[in-house]
Amino acid sequence: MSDKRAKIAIQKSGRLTEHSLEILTRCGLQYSRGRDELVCFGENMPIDILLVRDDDIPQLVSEGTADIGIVGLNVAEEMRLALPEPERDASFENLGGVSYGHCRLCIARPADEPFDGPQSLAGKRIATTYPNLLRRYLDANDITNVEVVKFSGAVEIAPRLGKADFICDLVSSGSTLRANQLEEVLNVMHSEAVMIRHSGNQSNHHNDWIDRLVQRMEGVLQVRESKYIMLHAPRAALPAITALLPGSEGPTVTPLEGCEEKVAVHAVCRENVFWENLEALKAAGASSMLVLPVEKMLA
Ligand code: PRT
Ligand code: ZN
Repeated sequence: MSDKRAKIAIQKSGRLTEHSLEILTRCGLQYSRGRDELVCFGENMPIDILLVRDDDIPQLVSEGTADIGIVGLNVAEEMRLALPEPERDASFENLGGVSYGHCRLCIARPADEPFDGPQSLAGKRIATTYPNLLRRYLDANDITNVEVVKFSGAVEIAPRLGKADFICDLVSSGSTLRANQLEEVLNVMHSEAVMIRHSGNQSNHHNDWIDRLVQRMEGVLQVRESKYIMLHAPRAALPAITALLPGSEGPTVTPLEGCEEKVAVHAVCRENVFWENLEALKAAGASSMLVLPVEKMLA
């Protein structure tokens, strides 16, 4: 593998893998999978995809082995907090969420564990795979004397094993908690997959390719939410109708042949357009409404 090629690290096999490969494909990256299944070689851009455990992604990006990575904010922040304070900000830059992998890090209790607000945790044992995120939360809320019990997986069985009084774990649907007779009591943080970028100041000849890829990703994410809307509007209702277009800056207004009192309105809405939006537009006088998906967008 040549050093001249930029590298992006994503999860090899797990919840984020399919979406991460899909977003790269939508950025126009064509790739073939290497024989060892650890690297995908970019065929039309000098960018390769490293397929790794999600826990390794922050480290690979902070040391510069990968230029960018896609990983859960929970994993990225846990690793960052494990560093000595002066090194934290220099480790990597968080370029923001990529709209998948949503979950929350929660504290949950067994039914027989009394709970009456955050101070009920004082003096208790909490099992988690995210000791640094939990510690930060406890410190920020002045909850003292907590024993954080580090688990490397299956945290939800800790109370039954007698190893902890509470657990702190990721939750999406909540069915794992319910199956283990646990009840969510506090929300420690929201998480989603984020794009992180190496923040070392090395003169990096593949930075241009990474800049392009990041810009395309932003375009892909914007397009997901965006819609193109076309409608007819009475001239008199134009200000009211424009105000109802979700996330649109200045629509294009054109005359309608043979119809003095109405105009055609076209606009890119940077937020999804729901039935409720269309109903409100109709009530304001709009008619012949069409909502189309947006294929590509470059600001
Ligand atoms: O092998 P590797 O180390 O790469 O994968 P992994 O097993 O560590 O990670 P993986 O694939 O399970 O999750 C990757 C990322 O997805 C996490 O770091 C989170 O950012 C995000 N994510 C989103 C989740 C969940 N939702 C989630 N529900 N990660 C884990 N869970 C767990 C949850 O803790 C519970 O045990 O999935 C189970 C089902 O959750 P419920 O609430 O729907 O029952
Ligand atoms: Zn992992």
